[in-house]
Amino acid sequence: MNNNQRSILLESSSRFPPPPGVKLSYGTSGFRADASVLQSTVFRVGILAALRSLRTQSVIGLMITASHNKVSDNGVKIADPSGGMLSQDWEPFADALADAPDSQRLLQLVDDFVKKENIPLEGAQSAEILLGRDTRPSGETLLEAAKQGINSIAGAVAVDMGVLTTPQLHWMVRARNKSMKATELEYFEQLSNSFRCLIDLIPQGSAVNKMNDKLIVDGANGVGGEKLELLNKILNGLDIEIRNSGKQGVLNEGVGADYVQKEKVVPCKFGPADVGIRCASLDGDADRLVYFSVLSTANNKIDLVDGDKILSLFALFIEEQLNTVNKCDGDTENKCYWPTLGVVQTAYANGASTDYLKHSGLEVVFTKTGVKYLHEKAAEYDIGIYFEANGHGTILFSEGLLHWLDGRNSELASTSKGSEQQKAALRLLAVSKLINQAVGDALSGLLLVEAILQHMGWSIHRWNDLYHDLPSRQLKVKVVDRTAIVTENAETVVVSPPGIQEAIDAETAKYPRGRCFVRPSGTEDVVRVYAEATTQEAADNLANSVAQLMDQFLGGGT
Ligand code: NG1
Ligand code: ZN
Repeated sequence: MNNNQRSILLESSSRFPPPPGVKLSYGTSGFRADASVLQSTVFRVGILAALRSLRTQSVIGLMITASHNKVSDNGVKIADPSGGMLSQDWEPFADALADAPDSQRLLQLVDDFVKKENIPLEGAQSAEILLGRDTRPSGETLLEAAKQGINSIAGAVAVDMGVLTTPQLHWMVRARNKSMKATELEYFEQLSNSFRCLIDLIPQGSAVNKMNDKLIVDGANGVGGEKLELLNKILNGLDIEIRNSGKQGVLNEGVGADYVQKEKVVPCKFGPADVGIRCASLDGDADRLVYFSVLSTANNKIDLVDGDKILSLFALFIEEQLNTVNKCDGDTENKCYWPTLGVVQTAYANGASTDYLKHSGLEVVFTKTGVKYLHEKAAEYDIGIYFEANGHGTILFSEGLLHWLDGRNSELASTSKGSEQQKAALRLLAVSKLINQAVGDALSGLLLVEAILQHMGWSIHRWNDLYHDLPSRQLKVKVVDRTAIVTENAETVVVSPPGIQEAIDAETAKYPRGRCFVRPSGTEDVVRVYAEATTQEAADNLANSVAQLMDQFLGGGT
C-alpha cells in the first residue's frame, strides 16, 4: 500500500470511529443492528466492497437493508459478481474489519489482507460498486458512509442505484457482469416479457378464465409495494391490488411476509371483506414472498401458503415441463436429456412438505439456514429449486441446461413447431428469465406463482390442498450468549453445550411425530426454537418446554 492510499484510509476511517462495546458479525445475511450503531460498519463494508471488486475485477453490489426487521434497525450486505451472496471465505475478514478498534488496526488489517489476497491496490485497476438501499429513513446517511468507504480505495467508484429491492440490486450486479443492460426498466421488462410468454403458452381449454380473479398484495409498507406498483403498470394479464405500499403505516409493523408467516394472522388493512380472495405478502426488502387466504371464521386467522408450498408448486410445474419436453417418440429418443433436478430445504421446512416432495419422486436435500447455503447447494443441479419456509427462494438453471433447451427449441421449431414439446421447452426458458437467478425475489416469484396457477387452472385453495402442514411453533429465547450453541447436521443437532440435545430429545419423545430443534439466530440476538407435532397444542407445548430448557442451560430470560 503506498503512502497516499495509507493516509486516505487513515483520514477517512478516523471520521467513522466504531461505537464502543458493539461487536457485530457477518451473519445469515450481512451485518444487522440498530441503525444508530452502524455508521462505521457500513463505511468499512464500503472498503470491503471496493477490495472485493478489485480482487474479482468485476462489479460488486452493496445493499443497505434490514429486510423484515423493525424500521429502526438497518443492515448491510455484499452482492458478489454472480449476484449471489459474498463468498464465505471473505466473511472472517468482514468480521475483523467491522471489529477493528481504531484506524491503525483497520489499516493493518487491510494491508495484510491485500497482500494475502494479492489485491491490486495502487489505483492502476478500477473497481465499481452498485449501491442500493430500502426505504428505511436511516438508509440515506448509511449510504453516504458506504460511499466514503468506497472512495477511500484508489480507483473505486460508487454508483448509487437509489431505492431498490434487495433482489433488484443482486439482479443488476449479475446483469452488469454478464455485459447486459442493468437498469430498473430492463429488470421490469425482463419480468413482464417472460411472464407474458408463460401466459401466452397456457394450453387452450385450461381453466384459465375461471382463475383470472384478483390478487391482493401486502407490500409490508416497504420498497416491494412501491416497486410492484411500477411493475404493475407494464404488466397485463393480472389484476393486482396493492395494500401497505408504504405511503402510510410503518415498515414491517403488523404487515409483511415475516409477520404473516410467523404469526399466521392477517396483516393490517386486510380483513373479513377479503375472505376467499388470493392474497400475498412481501417482506421489507421484497426478497420473501408468502401467500395466504383470509379464513371466514373470526380472529383474523389465515390459511398460510408458505415458502414450502411455493417450492412444491414450482417443483411440480418444472417436473411436468421436463417430462413433456422429453416425451420421446421413436427416432427422437436420443435427443432426450434428463437434467438433474434437486430441491433444497432447511430444518424449518414443514415435515409434511418434505414428505410430499419425496413422495412426488423429487430429490430433497437439507442445508443450514441462510440463503447462501441453500443457493450454493441448489447450484449443484441442472435445475436447483430452493426455498426457506419463510418465503425466500428461487430456481437456478445451469448454463448447460439452458444451452440444451435453446438447441432443443430451435430444432423443434423446425420439425414440429407449436408442439407440446416445443411449448414445454419455451416455458422452461421463460421461467429461467422470469425467476431471479441471483437470489430469491418476491416480485419475480409472485409472477411465476401467478403464471403457474393460471396454467394449472388452480385456485389458492386447490394449491393449498397439495398437502396439509403439520402444526408448528417458532419461539425466540433471549440468552446470555447465543453463540454458545453449536449445531451439526443442517442445524438439527446441538453438539455443544453438552446435555442440551439429550434434554431436547427427551422432551420431543413425549409427542407423536414430534420434531424440535434450536439454533442461534444469525440476524437477531436470540436462540430460535422450532417445534412440530400432530396438534397445535402439542407443538406449542413442545416449543415452550424446549424454550425453558434453553433458559436453564444458557441463562437469560424468555
Ligand atoms: P436467522 O435470524 O438466522 O434465523 C432469518 C431467517 C433466515 C433468513 C435470514 C435472512 C428464519 C427462521 N430465519 O435468519 O431463514 O431468511 O433471516 O433474512 O426465518
Ligand atoms: Zn428480506
